[in-house]
Amino acid sequence: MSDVFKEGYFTEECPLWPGRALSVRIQEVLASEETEYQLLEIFRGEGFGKMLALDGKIQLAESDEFIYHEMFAHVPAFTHEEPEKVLVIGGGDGGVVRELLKHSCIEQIDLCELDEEVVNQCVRFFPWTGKALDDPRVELHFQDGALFVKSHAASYDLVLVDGPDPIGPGEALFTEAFLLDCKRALRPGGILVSQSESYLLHPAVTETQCRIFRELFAYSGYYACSIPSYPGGSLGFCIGCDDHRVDVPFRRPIGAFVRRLKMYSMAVHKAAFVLPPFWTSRFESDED
Ligand code: SPD
Repeated sequence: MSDVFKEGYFTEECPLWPGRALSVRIQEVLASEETEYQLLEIFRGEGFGKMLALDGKIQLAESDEFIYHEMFAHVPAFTHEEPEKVLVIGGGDGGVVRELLKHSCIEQIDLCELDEEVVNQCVRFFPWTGKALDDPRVELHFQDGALFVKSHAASYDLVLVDGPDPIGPGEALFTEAFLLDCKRALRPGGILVSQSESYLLHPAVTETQCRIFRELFAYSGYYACSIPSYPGGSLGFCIGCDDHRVDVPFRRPIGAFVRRLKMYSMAVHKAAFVLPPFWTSRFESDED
């Protein structure tokens, strides 16, 4: 029997994908604290650089956070004609905000994060994402995103739900009632996007999310990307809009913007929506 789960490894397990685990050898523990809401751990993981885990679930790794954050932010931002006002729910590490700030048309970003300590520790240990939260276009709200969104109807061009996994408190961010409130927070032409797990590792969760987005929006889709530091190595996002397709960007990065991107391009945007038949066939009977 291999001793892969020996001491010195961070091991993520989850009831959403029972019987499996992702282990990373810890090189250095940088922080470990019980905040008011969750267990927050920051460590250096071999091959991944600095990593953040909340309640035992990996949230970001220095080596590949750009994949998650660029795809999460730029797919909706380039699908919108000219987003000005944006709401991010969760995302206290600042990674999504850092990417959104690259769009000069975006004038205001409200970030609603429940746990202020996530922001404090990310500013300290992940300045390359956390620093974005100091930008004058960003306003921080430390409160429950589900309550915040209810009181901001017809306010935003983009709403991004950068939630944890749908277990415990994170479950609320995957419900139809919450996503409907997010839709109501959109201005005409607005776009909603939500972390919707991996269609490979959590097919039931992703399918339910896709069906909710199909119910709520005239146009919707799910796009996936490979992220080695998450269990299963992949993650995806549901996106919805009432005005136009979501798999083809309205604008594209040009000039200096292109040089500030490592993951996103117009071709990657379109390709991320192309999924294999074993997945798309789940929705075939809906088309009739
Ligand atoms: N299972 C991992 C889900 C990741 C959710 N959020 C990551 C936050 C990065 N800003």
